[in-house]
Amino acid sequence: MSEEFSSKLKQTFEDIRTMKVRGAGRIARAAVAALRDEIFYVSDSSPEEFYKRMQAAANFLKSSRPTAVSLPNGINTVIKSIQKGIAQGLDLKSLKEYVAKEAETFIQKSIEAQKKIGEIGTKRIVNGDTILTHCNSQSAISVIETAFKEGKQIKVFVTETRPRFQGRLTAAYLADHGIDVTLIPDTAARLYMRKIDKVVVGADAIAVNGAVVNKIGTSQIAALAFESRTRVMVAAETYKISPQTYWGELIEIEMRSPYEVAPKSWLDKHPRIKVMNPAFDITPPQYIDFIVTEKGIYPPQGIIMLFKELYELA
Ligand code: RI2
Repeated sequence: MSEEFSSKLKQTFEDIRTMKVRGAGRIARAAVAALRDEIFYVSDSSPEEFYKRMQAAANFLKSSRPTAVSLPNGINTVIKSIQKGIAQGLDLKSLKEYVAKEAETFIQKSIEAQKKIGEIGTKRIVNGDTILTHCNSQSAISVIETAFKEGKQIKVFVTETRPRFQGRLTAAYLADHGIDVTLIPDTAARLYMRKIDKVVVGADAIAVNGAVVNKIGTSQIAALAFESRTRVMVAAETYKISPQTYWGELIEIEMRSPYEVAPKSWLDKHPRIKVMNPAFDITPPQYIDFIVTEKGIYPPQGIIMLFKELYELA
């Protein structure tokens, strides 16, 4: 099946699957960029044939990782633009140009949304705040970096984020940009929570009831924050809201290789040990104070209103 796709598209699929490209916003942009380039790779006789080929490429890319809703949401904007162009009666050449433009618009809007989240989120960061962040979220970093650039004296605690240690990426980025950073084991979160004024994390998906799917460990941190009355901010673009949750569907949690948790050589020596390696967990809305999007700040309970507005269901 995948033989019909360009090697570039297959490489993007592989990069997302193996997490060479990772982070919910980044994988959405990478997939949309791959589809944009595929437009001029596929040779077809009619707009309908082109649609069929692009739909197959879209489904292939969607299957690279299951949880981050930004991925199908980004890909669907491309597919919808093909449907729209066909409905308008565009010839193949104009259709391809139109779809390429729409794909580029999604990419630009995604980058702008992350910047805007920084500008909005920083309003909730005050001078002297100590922030805790988990994993490596560009949107959460945007809030932290904007606050720092505005001259706020902040300190940031970053959890390692086992088993893949994406916290190191965040710690290195923030330290390289002059921010006071302390890297801690995930298991030290409770010990240090008393020093934390705000938890700032990203999201891979948001359910319409305001529950947030983010890197494994996020819900533990949010529960600890709740226990110590520390505020929890989620920074996420609106394309991370999951439409399927409106119809009662659940968000699939990606299970990754056991060898990310323990080396194969060790597990081979202990064949009776089972390993579970979920990539994400779900933080219930009651543990989240507010969600910062490019459209503004919402309490988790307000996400349903935002969703209805975005999808014109109100
Ligand atoms: P941005 C990442 O997932 C992390 O869970 C992070 O919090 C989230 O995506 C959002 O990242 P993974 O790809 O879109 O590392 O804010 O599994 O960059």
